Amino acid sequence: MLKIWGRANSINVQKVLWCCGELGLPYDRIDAGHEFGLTNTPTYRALNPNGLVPTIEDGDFQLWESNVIVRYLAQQSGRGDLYPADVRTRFDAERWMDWQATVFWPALRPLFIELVRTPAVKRDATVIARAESLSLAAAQILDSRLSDRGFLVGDSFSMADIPAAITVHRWYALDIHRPELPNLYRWYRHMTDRQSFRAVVMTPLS
Ligand SMILES: N[C@@H](CCC(=O)N[C@@H](CS)C(=O)NCC(=O)O)C(=O)O
Repeated sequence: MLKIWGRANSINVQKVLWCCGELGLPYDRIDAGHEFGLTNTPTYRALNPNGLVPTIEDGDFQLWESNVIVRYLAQQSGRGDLYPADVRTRFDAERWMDWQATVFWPALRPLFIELVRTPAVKRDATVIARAESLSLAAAQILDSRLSDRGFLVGDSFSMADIPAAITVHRWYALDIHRPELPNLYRWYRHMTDRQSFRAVVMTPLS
């Protein structure tokens, strides 16, 4: 059975768990990272030299980097909707996944660290203001993208929606000023209708 290393409250682990949920793929998850430790042990470092979560073991094959794991699982499933069969649609999906990892989450992460992980008296207003502005800019890009479509790429739910929707969930969950972004909200509500999203992602932030 697929083995997933990583705590269930990690945004990056949640991508993998949600993907497994969409595929109906059984897995064995082992708590690791943050309060669970384990990621600095030689055994774990041999699996993932970064000491980060998630890592998967699929038989004798090991993989880390959450978005790559999502791509791997989607491709292995043979589901041409989740891992778009059409090459241009697939690279469109890859693009939005890379954008989540390199633009959207780096913009939002400092806000999450400040507002969820940092006691109020120790919060840095400058960091918060900058992260609010950068993450809003990223959310606006998504809103514009979703103005004429129901999903990020193609005509149906695909792997592209997973990293972006998980990040948007955190953006909506934080106590910040948010202008209305109707296209983004409509798409997000669509994601929250998915049972596997609700089971894995809609948990308290910590
Ligand atoms: N680019 C990596 C980033 C992995 C990452 O930063 N994971 C965080 C959790 S979201 C982590 O391991 N933090 C340290 C910890 O939990 O101990 C990925 O997408 O998998």
